[in-house]
Amino acid sequence: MNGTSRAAFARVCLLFLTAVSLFAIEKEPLTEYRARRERLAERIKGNVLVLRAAPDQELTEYQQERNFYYLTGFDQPGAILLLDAVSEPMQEFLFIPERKPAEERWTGEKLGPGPDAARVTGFAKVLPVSEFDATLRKVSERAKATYGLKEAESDIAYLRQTKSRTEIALLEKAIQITMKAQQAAAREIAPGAWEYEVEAALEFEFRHNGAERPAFPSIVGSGPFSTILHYNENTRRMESGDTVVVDIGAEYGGYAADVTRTYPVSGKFSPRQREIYQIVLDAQKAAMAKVKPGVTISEIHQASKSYIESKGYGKYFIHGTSHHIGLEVHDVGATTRPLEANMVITVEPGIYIPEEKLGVRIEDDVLVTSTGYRLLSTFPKEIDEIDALVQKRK
Ligand SMILES: [Mn+2]
Repeated sequence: MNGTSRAAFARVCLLFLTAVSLFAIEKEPLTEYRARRERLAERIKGNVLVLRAAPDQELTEYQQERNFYYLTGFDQPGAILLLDAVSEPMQEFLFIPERKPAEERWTGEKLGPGPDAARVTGFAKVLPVSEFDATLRKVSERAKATYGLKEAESDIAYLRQTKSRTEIALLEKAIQITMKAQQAAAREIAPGAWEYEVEAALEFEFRHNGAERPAFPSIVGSGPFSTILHYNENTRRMESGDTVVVDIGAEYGGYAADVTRTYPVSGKFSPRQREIYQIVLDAQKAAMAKVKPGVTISEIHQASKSYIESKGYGKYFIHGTSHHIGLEVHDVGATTRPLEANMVITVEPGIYIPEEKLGVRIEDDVLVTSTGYRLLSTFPKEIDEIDALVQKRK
């Protein structure tokens, strides 16, 4: 091996190591992010867009601003995306901070501007942040306006509502992990066990299976707390005779799952609990049957709502039936927009009767297809299956 090829080899190794250490979470191919920027430029033609990465905060796990991540796949602080949608074809620049070797003793290695950064990010031009002002002045000369996140947010949200094949793959992984966590939760549920023990068991599965974090605070609500929608203290000791609502979602590759099951603490639903559970389950099935392109979330809600009303429990169903999921658990975009193939939504009716300390919610994630939907969270939910899951307790 001669000197030149040795240097080239070392460079390839360094690039490989850099890529691995900088992007520990699973990402989509760089061409995906580029295609999104092109679609966005098409929507904001004639304007210039400036998007900034989330700032770094000490002692806080860094999380990139979601729109910035959606468009760049870049998960370091201090970066700026400049999209010039005046030029044809559009021009794009990523500005990132210069490396500060002294700080990297604390922060670990960061990516600096230059040709390696261009390869790792898929941007033709990765420049130092110090060149941002001058570049912006130049590209905005011919622009109608310079947009920030505020002006472009609804256009980005529109794009975010339909998922690419690779986004769906990440969502499916998040959901698979969440199903493992539901199983772990069921096995931990027992009379005398604490809600936080269930939380610990399920969140262990998240991280153990490569999820970054819970996508939202895990809800383990038993007895009276099964009727509180966003209860997440998880500090009650469960009693035989309670139902317990476990509403959880892993975040994987930035994407959020959201799956709820309701379990009997004793390992067997009482006749009254079975009655309510079956109504919620049938309401969910009625709502799911509606899911297909062209239908609105409000029409899906109407299906589960009218079913629950027909059984006399309308006033105990106090929330909506569906929301989009994606980079956020309550994902962005107009909720009035009719469904299209490759959108991913939840279907989650519930009945909450505080005077009986009885709450039941069942939530699944479905992918809208050209003809209907595909259930992504294929976790058991029939009454006997749920009983059996709790009976497999440790
Ligand atoms: Mn939900």
